[in-house]
Amino acid sequence: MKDTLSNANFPLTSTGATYHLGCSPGQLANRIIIVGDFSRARRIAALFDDAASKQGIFENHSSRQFLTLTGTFHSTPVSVVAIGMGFPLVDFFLREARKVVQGEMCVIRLGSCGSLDKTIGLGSVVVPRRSHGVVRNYDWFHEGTSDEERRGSKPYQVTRGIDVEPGVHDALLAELEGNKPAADEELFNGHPPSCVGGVVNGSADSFYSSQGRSDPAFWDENEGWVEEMVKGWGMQTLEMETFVLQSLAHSANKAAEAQGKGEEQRVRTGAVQMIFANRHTSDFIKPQEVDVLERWAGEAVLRTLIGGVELHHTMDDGVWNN
Ligand code: DUR
Repeated sequence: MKDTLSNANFPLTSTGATYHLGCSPGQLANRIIIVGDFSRARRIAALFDDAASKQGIFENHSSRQFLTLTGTFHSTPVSVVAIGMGFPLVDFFLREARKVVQGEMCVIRLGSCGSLDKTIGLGSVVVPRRSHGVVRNYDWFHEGTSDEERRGSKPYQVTRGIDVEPGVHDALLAELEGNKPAADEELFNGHPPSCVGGVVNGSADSFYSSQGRSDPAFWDENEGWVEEMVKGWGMQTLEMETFVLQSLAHSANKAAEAQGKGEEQRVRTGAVQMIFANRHTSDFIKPQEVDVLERWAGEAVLRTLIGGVELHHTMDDGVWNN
């Protein structure tokens, strides 16, 4: 970003672009899909109106690697943003998006996850109904912590769960159910992809330690942790973003309410998770299988954003500059 930034509390350029996301007011729609990587963002944006000609599609690749693509889907403005992975990236995204979007927002995370549930295998797409944070207890590993203190605490912690708004959950599930891909004998052992709602998710602060993956190169003390999450919290899927999105949206909504703008500034959230890893069998998904799930889920999320979730206060009639 070459422009000079002002305001150390919330750095902005002279055009109002935020420091990391790099979007100015008018460049981000009220309805947003967030994904982890560029190619997924581009494949979803290929479903936008006039995608082939790129007419009316705004694109911004920030120096901090956020890729924003804004266009319309069935004439309604939508954005897809590749934010990367993990808690801090969700925080950057939501705070900076809130800064430049006027009105209500609906933000859906579309990403991959690992499954802890034998009945939810590769080839499934799930809609969580609740998400917990799963975090490493850094103090437990601190060299100043005594063995006695370690016995009285745990190396990993699980937060209270946050429920997904039922209307968003149900709309996402209905769109997935209504457009299921057909079976293909080359993919998913010949079984058709399936979708499952009502799932309990954990969003972890690591792909490795707090998700119970063992790594002899690190002291992680996570043997049996997956089983504990299943027993203690009914955890079925693990990824790294949904909980933070929900928790921060709640904070945004509380702040808006306190300012008497609870309705106009409401942030609504949801998630769709594609099972890429089966933690029972250690199977990982094949690239051709990813394509099928991504197209199905991407379209379902876009349809939900424009039809399944109604927003009343938007910039839909505003313009953005290409
Ligand atoms: N992810 C996990 N765990 C898995 C599979 C997928 O965290 O087992 C998600 C979260 C993150 C990315 O965005 O995919 C890491 O590969």
